[in-house]
Amino acid sequence: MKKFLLLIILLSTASAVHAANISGMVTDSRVIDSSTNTPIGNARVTLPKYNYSTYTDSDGNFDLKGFDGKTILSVEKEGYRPFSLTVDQLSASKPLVLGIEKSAPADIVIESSMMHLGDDNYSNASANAGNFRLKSAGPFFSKKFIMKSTALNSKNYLVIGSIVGIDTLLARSMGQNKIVNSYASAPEVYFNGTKIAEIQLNGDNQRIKLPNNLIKPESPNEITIKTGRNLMQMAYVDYDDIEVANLSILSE
Ligand SMILES: [Ca+2]
Repeated sequence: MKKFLLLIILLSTASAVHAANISGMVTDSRVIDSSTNTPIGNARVTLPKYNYSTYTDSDGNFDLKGFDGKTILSVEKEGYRPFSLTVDQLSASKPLVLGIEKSAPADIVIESSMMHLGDDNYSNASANAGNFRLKSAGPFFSKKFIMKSTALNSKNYLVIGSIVGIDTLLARSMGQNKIVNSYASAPEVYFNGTKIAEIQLNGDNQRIKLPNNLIKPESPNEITIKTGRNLMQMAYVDYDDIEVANLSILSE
């Protein structure tokens, strides 16, 4: 009996410690200029899923609210490129130092906020399921933007700042979700109506090359991202619920 009681006490202590790690506030993180390493004050730091928003103090410091699982952290500051990072309890258990870059006149920001694509029907074992608190904007996102003719002399990329929730077979095999009995087709990326890529994995700063022959100089160009479908659900269409933040065009 004594042994049994001891076991119960040990188990409840272990879960209490675990809970404290999840809900604890992460302090002393900083935002700095990536080229000068100087602290950046009054930068807006958000966890969009949790409606959490804070500003850095004059030393660039900020505190992060506790969160579950993996989630997207965004930083916005006038004169700087939008920044996003996928964080989890492990990476946020020590202070984060986030280097952000000055924006350049040629930068094209397509979308700096976070979008949820899908149908709000998802498994709790999905990659980052606990984070889906935004209503879905539907199964696809599309946006037009102007590209200059000088882009034709450069290599051009769509940069996806952060993406979470993809449940492809590859994402599953990489341990990005815990779904046992199903998987989804990959999200597809279209540029001016032509499919240019599939996104197989979750992660930050994924680059997708824009073929120059598809660029319409000095006129509207269009990026479309369609989320995948659950390939094991035949009775109805079940779109893969994903979140995407911080889309931009990089020319170099
Ligand atoms: Ca779904």
